[in-house]
Amino acid sequence: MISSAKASPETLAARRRRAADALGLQDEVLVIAAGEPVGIPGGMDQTYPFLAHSEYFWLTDRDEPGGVLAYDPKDGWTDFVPPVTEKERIWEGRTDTEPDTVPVQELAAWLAARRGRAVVGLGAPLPPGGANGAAQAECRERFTHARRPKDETELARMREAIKATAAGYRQLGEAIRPGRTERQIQVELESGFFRAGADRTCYGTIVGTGPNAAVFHFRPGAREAKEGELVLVDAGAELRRYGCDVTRTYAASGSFTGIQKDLFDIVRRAEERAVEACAPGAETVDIHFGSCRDLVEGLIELDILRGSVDAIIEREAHLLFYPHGVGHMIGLGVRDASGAFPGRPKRTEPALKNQRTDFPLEPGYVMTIEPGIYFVPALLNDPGRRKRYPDCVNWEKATSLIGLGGIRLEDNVLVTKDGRENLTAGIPKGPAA
Ligand SMILES: [Mn+2]
Repeated sequence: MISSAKASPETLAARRRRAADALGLQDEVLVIAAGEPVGIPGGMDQTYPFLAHSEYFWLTDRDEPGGVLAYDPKDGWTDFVPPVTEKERIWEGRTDTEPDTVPVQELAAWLAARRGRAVVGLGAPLPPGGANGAAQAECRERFTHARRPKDETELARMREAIKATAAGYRQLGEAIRPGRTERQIQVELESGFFRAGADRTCYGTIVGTGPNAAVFHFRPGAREAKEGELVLVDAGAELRRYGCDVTRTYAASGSFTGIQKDLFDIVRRAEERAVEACAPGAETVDIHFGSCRDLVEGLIELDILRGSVDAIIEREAHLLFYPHGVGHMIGLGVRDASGAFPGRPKRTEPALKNQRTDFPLEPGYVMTIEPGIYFVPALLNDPGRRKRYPDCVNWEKATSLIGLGGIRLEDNVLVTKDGRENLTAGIPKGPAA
């Protein structure tokens, strides 16, 4: 069964080879730390749940607090772990230390034997004196790039996580009704995830009713969905550190009314087109701007934006209604291996500030695609922005829509040799019935 299966030794060896090839170290040595548990302030011996740094996890497939993986191009990989203590055997039920590992106490001697050679540190910060930061950025860029394509073990876990996520979303048809609170909806959704095998949620579940649907990182509370309101749900299950990230927007009463339907259709069309644009060689930045164009076109048709699509995007007026990027990498955590292609300078345009990827897609990459349209009071009521765009926004109409919230649709798309597979297509997009 996948949920308990560890990555095979062959899979881990292949990942380590891929990393070593990508880094191309000559004389430098590499150390990748898992990190240490973080204590809860005032919590005595309580710590936050420990998750190893994703760079360490990818190469070891374990959440080992205090673990350090070291690499010397002259003699390969050494896997340092803290030996299991008696206290851990009693309180945590831990058993033997992993095979083929070395007590972490020996790391100092390993480093001392290589004194004078540059040390590159990846993963979590090392204890003082561990590594320098000079070559780190470049190595991290190359390492991140090397682990972008998902291997079979990773994809199997993601598909399981998506199955669990779909089970949770299936509960929403019953759960979303006028009078239900955001918390009630969250509980139904997450219970579906956990019943279907999730270890945890991939990130804090978002359930926003009415105006809360326009708050990107909203945390569900006691507010009840009202007749005629939108309900935005953004959530994903996680399994053995691999997750997904899915958004659907529903009508509390079962069907969209008035402009809600028009806005939903615009977002849906933009989302479908962005999914279709995912293919080997496609630039993530181009997919982002394609989604901007589709959304702006729709907003012009609704007489919310005015003027030409090009002029509006050039002036960045689309950021008033679509202030985030089209998507990010997903897999080992919710912001997996994003960033730029190695060596590419960082794009500085405001319109790309929240598009955190800049590379051509390759087979094995999994991207979220998640365009949306929102009516955010902090953007639409801002005097500076109103002054900057006196003519290309129908301010009266835009202002009247504050309170409607927002609409977003999000799928997770695997790039294949000939195109793409929408991994989350099985989670329906229609309004909850
Ligand atoms: Mn997302």
